[in-house]
Amino acid sequence: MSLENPRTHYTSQIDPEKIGDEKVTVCGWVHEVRDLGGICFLVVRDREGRAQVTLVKKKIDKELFDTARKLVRESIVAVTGTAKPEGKAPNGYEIIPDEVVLLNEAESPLPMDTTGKVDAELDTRLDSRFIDLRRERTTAIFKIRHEVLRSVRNFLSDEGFIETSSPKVVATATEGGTSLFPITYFDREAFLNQSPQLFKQILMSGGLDRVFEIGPIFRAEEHDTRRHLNEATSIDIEASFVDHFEVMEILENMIAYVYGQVIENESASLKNLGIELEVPKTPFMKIPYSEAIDIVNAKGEEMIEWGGDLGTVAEHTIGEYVFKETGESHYFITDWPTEIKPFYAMPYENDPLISKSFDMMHRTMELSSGAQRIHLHDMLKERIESQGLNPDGFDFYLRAFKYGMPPHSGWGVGCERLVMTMLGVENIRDTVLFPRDRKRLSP
Ligand code: AMO
Repeated sequence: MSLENPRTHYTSQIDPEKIGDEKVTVCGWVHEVRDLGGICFLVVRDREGRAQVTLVKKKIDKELFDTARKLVRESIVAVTGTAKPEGKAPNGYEIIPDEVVLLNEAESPLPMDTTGKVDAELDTRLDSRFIDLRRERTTAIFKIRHEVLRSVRNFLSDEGFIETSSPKVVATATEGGTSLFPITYFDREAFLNQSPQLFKQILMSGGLDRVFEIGPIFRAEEHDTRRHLNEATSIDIEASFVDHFEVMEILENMIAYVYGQVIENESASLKNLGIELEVPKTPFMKIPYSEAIDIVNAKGEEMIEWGGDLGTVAEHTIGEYVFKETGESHYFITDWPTEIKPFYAMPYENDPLISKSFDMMHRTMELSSGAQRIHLHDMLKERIESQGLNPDGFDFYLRAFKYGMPPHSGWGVGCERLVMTMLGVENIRDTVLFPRDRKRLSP
């Protein structure tokens, strides 16, 4: 089935010099109607921009003029006509219409302004996300998010990674038992998965060698902050026969590639957001954990003993230090104490108190964690037990380590944090269409 007035162009694709008198049809939303009596300007908006439709009363059919004049904002229209150069109009042209078809009238008043002239609170925007998406700023963020995910897929595929999907309904915790959402699975208790961690390791060992997944992770953390979601999107990799240094290199190269692709392919969206993006320089600075705490302690704002975790203040201190030293925002903290990393992180052979693990940081927050993993069955079982977990619950996972498990490494990056830090967005909720947080379950 096709509509009676099929779209011929997005508003950004019309160049009157090239198309001459050829008829064009743009389809979209009524952004604005300016009725000046003898002349009426109708601005139609689509995903790619805006087109000005100019109706001069004396020169066109009365019914057509009246239809345009009475259009309610955000109604859906298809406009067919001829494009003429017009320096003052958006995209440098105006459409002289033969036909304006009202496809669906919007109610009035609107739940919120779409022109960007009136600033709405985040909560109001999220309640009416369908309409918030029509603001240029919001559209720009989600086009960039698309470009981030597209280029991640591109990069990892080119690096020989195979895209996989793992179950989200699971029986076991992976990242510690406190932050799981329990669900009822027929007559059993199950959980929403916190991370594809265990599955990506099994998949990789199953002969796929290098795997990646982009999918939801669920964290039942109570905190209500600007950088935590209860449902986030994680970009995960797992690779055989490589150590933590090699996957760190893949990660920094991926970040640089993604920035480059966004600059190349989403320049209009960046301009809309008023952002001049630069590709981060690789390799990123690597600071071992013990040096990182020295940097924090030297500042004297807080004292961290060896073995303690790094909080937000500490992360900021180290981020500022790196920025001063290198002029860059991205860096790694490596060689974390084994005890504060998950059970699957591989300890150094010559110093088992330290693990072959890392976090990749942006000046403002953690973007990723990863490690070389334990690939030896007995050592892994012992680490599970020493973290107070019951190995029986991990039977499906541990079995895979008995029958040919290569040495391997991997990492997970939060997609929203990647977009957020790239664009300097204040609140992570702005980078998810329908965020799930402590208070928000709908829409
Ligand atoms: P981790 O728990 O550090 O590691 O998560 C990896 C990355 O996912 C993002 N992230 C979140 N983003 C928003 N809201 C949240 N609540 C949230 N939780 C995590 C962050 C974080 O750096 N299995 C390991 C990864 C690995 O070793 O491969 C893991 O899940 O950007």
